[in-house]
Amino acid sequence: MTARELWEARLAALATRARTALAAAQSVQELEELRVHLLGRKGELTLTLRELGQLAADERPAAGALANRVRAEVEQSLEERGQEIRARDLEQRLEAEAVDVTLPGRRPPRGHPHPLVLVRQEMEAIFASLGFAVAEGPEVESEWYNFEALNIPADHPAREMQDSFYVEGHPGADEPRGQLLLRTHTSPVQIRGMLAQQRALPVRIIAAGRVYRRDDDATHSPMFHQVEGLLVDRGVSFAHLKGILAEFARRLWGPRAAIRLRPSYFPFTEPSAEVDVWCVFCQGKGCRTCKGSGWIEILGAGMVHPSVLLAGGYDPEEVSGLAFGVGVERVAMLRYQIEDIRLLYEGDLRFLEQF
Ligand code: FA5
Repeated sequence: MTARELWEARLAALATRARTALAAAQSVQELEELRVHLLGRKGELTLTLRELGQLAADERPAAGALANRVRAEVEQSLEERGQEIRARDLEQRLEAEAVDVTLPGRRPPRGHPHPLVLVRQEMEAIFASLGFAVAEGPEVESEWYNFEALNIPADHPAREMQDSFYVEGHPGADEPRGQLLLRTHTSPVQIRGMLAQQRALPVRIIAAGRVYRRDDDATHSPMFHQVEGLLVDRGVSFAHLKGILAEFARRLWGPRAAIRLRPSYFPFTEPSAEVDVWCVFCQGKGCRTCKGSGWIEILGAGMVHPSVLLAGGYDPEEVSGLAFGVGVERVAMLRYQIEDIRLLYEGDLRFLEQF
């Protein structure tokens, strides 16, 4: 075998191997590796072509032509196989990512307001329609607003550590008003509301918010919500108080809802009443929830005490006021027939999804 024949045989064998390998390649990456292996600077074909120089001068043109054909063939196969693989990849991806637009959509789960928020909003809407404006006060309150200004003196049992949550620190320098505590009711907003109006009449506000006490059982929670109402004007009477509360109950529970006022005592109202609503669980017949009485207490109320009007900057000789504080949880329990207050705080979706 001459040197040329030997060289041609090697070239032919290389071409055959290249064809087989190119046909078997399955990915763009595999093809690239083959390209480097064959046509790269140190590639098999490149090296073989370089040996052309070792052949006799008269043999080189024919051998060179052959070499060029093999090289062109390899380049073309690389290109064609590349197109095939890319087309196949694209088809597979399109198939995998296909969206059936005729399938019904999946709805994302959507939350909704908590029952306590629902009743609070309902109560705010009722009082707003009766002319009350929404007011606010801080949850960390000073003893002065929470107690003193409301005519609750320093030796009153409600101020004991075992009833209230006291907080470290003191009110700012501009308010040197006793220790700080988590407000035990929304009534301090009465004082803040009156002071904010600077003796203007009427004062007609409601304030909803969290309050804190050391209580804990099926109908008492350490944190609960109240809606406070205050109306101060000339000639406000107990009849107005009763009328407003009766209207409130009818709007919440329907035209047959009845309320009952029982004489009571609050340091900041005189006279004072506790207000019960007709038990919706047993229709007034008497059951476990209303402890057999047919009535459930929902709020405290009364005519604003003269000392409280004075603390708010008003002259009790000139004006009078009515006030009430509603337990939002109690209203929610009656509105939705919930028997244990703790259900309202546990965040159990099986319970919450019913509202
Ligand atoms: C007061 O808090 C007075 N500030 C209400 C008031 C305002 C009276 C204005 C007069 C004038 P009392 O402590 O009774 O009152 O609470 C009012 C309502 O809050 C109760 O009727 C009850 O519905 C609710 N409540 C009281 N303690 C709890 C508790 N631990 N958990 C849930 N609700 C409660």
